[in-house]
Amino acid sequence: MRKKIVAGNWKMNNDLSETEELISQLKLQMVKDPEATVMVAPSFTSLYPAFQALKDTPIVVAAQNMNAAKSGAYTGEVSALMLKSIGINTVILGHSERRAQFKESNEMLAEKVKTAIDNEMDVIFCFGEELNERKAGKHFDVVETQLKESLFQLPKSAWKNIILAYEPVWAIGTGETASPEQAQEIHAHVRSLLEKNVGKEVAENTSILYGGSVKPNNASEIFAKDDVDGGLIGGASLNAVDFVKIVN
Ligand code: G2H
Repeated sequence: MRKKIVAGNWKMNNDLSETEELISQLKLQMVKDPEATVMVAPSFTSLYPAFQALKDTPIVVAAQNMNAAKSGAYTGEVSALMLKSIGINTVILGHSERRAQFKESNEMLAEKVKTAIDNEMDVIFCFGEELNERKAGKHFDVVETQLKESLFQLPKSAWKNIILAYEPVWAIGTGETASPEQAQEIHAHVRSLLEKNVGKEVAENTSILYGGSVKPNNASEIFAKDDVDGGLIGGASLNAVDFVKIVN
C-alpha cells in the first residue's frame, strides 16, 4: 500500500515567531491521527524549533534542500549530517525553484539524492516541465530525463526512501493548477517509467505527490485520481486553516 502524504513547503517564509505561531495553530487544528502522513518543510533557521515543537506529534519536519558533500568549504551550505544531528531525516530535493534559480542540474541532484540515501534519509524528489516544454508536447520526455538522470541509477533498496513530487513549473505559485486529468496522465506515465526502469513493486509502492497551486478548493479532486498519492503544498501551507483542510 502506498503512503498518502501531504507536505507543506514553506519556502523562504516564516521567521522564528511566525514558525511558532503556525505550528501552534497546526497542533490545535489538525486531527490527532491524520490518515495521511503530514510533513512541513520550514527554512533552515526554523528547522530545529519546528522539530522540537512537533516531536510528540505525527507531523514530520523536513528540510527544503541540502548539499551533497559531507563537509568542507561550501560557504552557506548545510549537510546531511547537520540535518540529522537536529533530528531531521527528510529532505526536499530538486524543487524547480532550486533548479531554475540555483542552477541545480539532474547530475547535481543525483549526487544529493545519493548522499541522502547513504545517510538513510527520506527524499521528496521534485520534477516537472516548464510551460514551453508542455506547449511543445515534450512534457513526457522532460520528466523521463529528470528521473532517469537523477534517480534510475539508485539500487532498488533505496526506493523505500523516495517520494516523488510532480510539479509542473507553469502551475507553481501562479494560481494555475494542472487539471486532475493532466496530473493523472503524468503520474500514470511516471509509474510506468518506474515499472520499466526499476520494477513493478517499486512502481506500485512509490508515492507520487502533485504540487502546483493546490488549495482547499481543488485538493480533493486532484487527490482523488488513482495515481496521485497526495500533494506538495506551497502557498496554502502557510495558513493553518487551509493546510488542515487540504490534509483532511
Ligand atoms: C509548488 C508548490 C509547493 P505552490 O512549488 O512546492 O507551491 O503550492 O505555492 O504552487
